Amino acid sequence: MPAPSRRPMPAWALPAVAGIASAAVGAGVGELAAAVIAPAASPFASIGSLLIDLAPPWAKDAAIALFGTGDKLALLIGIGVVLAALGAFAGVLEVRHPRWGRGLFAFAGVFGALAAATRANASMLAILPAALGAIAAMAALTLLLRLLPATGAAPQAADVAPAPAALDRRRFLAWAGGAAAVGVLAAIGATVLTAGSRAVVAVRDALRLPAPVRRAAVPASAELGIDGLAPVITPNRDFYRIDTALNVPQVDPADWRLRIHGMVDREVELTWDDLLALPLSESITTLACVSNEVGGDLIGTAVWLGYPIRELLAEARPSADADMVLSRSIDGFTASTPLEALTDPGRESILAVGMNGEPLPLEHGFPVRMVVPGLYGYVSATKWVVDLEVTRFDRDRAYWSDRGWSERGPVKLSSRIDVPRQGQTVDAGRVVVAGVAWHQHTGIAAVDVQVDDGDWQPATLATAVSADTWVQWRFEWDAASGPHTLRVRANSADGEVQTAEVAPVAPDGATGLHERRVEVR
Ligand SMILES: Nc1nc2c(c(=O)[nH]1)N[C@H]1C(S)=C(S)[C@@H](COP(=O)(O)O)O[C@H]1N2
Ligand SMILES: [Mo]
Repeated sequence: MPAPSRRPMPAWALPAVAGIASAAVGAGVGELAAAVIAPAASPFASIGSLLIDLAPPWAKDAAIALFGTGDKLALLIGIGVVLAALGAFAGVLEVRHPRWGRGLFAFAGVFGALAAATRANASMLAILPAALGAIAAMAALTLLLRLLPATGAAPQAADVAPAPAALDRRRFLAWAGGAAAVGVLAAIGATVLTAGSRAVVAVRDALRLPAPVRRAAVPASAELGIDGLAPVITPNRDFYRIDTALNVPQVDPADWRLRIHGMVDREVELTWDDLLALPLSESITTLACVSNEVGGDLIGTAVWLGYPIRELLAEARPSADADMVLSRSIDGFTASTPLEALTDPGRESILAVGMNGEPLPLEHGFPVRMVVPGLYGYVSATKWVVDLEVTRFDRDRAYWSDRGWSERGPVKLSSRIDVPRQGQTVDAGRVVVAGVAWHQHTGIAAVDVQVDDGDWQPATLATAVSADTWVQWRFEWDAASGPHTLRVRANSADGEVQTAEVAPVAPDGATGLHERRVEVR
């Protein structure tokens, strides 16, 4: 039997493998160390959230457009890929210039430590996980490169039977594989440990919220019940999620405090028990993201249980020259909300504790978030909120205002076609076209539909829950065979007609008309 012919391996291949395996060891050790000593200082999560903080608005748009709400997983995978590449490079470098490869790992460690130390609420221990990870990677690289099989005609001691290169190589690969496996196991261990410490999930599961003093009802005529049309109330599991938090903050209600301070006569501090002892009401509000493209799905409606922020502000008594409230999340995110949107007796701006009949899901802000009708989430809907600072727009800036987004974000009039789907083929004759339209806190007066370049024709509106929610609409179309384009346009209760002018999501929300192409046979 002929021996299998082997193509010679390039000289950098095995050092690169050593580097990647060492990077895996470092990453795993770093994550495990974080899980044990400082869960918030996970090097991966810290670097990820640093990148999110540094990302310009176009990068945020692109990430959301490409990956939707899977943008965070994509980011973590991206960091992993970069780390592997860095590891490969470090391995090759270390062979050519001893110490340089290890220096690269040290540099990565310093970067991770800095990222962790600059996160909101970083503890003194924050730099440790990345430092330990870097040390582990350097040690692994040193050891693995020692096992590197001699290349070419390396001199062998005459009295030692020359070990076949293949054997050496197999031994090296076994060690490299073992090292990589140690890294992966450590990372898995870290995940298990942090999942196990998610005691907050158990606290939430055991929680019973008080009954509302005022219930909100969805009129039966608000729901058209058309297949494929977004339901009036969005189930929690389908509710879009947008935030800068790579790890969902774990806030135990027992530790939760809200401080209202700044330009006020009297500081107010509220505990979870204080909040639950207040009369809580239900309100139905549609929340929308400023990054929602025309026709996009970064919008949803829920029945929120909460307490009006105006009542708390009334206790704090803002000074006359204040015009903004900077709300802050436990993870450092901030939003700038016009003071008048929070003090307005006609607007249900609340501290919410419940969402669709249950405590807020962790990723939607447990235990307490803000909900303000009429404003995009980035300037109003702070999740895991712990601090309200009464201030002025010319004095303080919020998280996204520092990153190219407008400091104020009233929701723009918009509408969407849900049925039929893009590119769907339908039978000629009567076709039901349906969707939703919204202009929170103003309300929708009418919706029009246009087929190809024909006249705008009125759609039928379902009953709106209120001006603070989206409203469903339907249109009966007598469809003739051929390809067609359907277009929708909403009319606001204040007389505004939805503009066809196309604007991107940055800096203050997209405009334009949603359209769908369908094939009629
Ligand atoms: N703590 C925190 N709250 C936040 C954000 C965030 O990044 N961090 N994002 C805001 C944005 S941009 C939006 S659109 C809404 C989304 O809320 P949801 O994830 O519950 O749908 O939350 C807002 N509240
Ligand atoms: Mo958003």
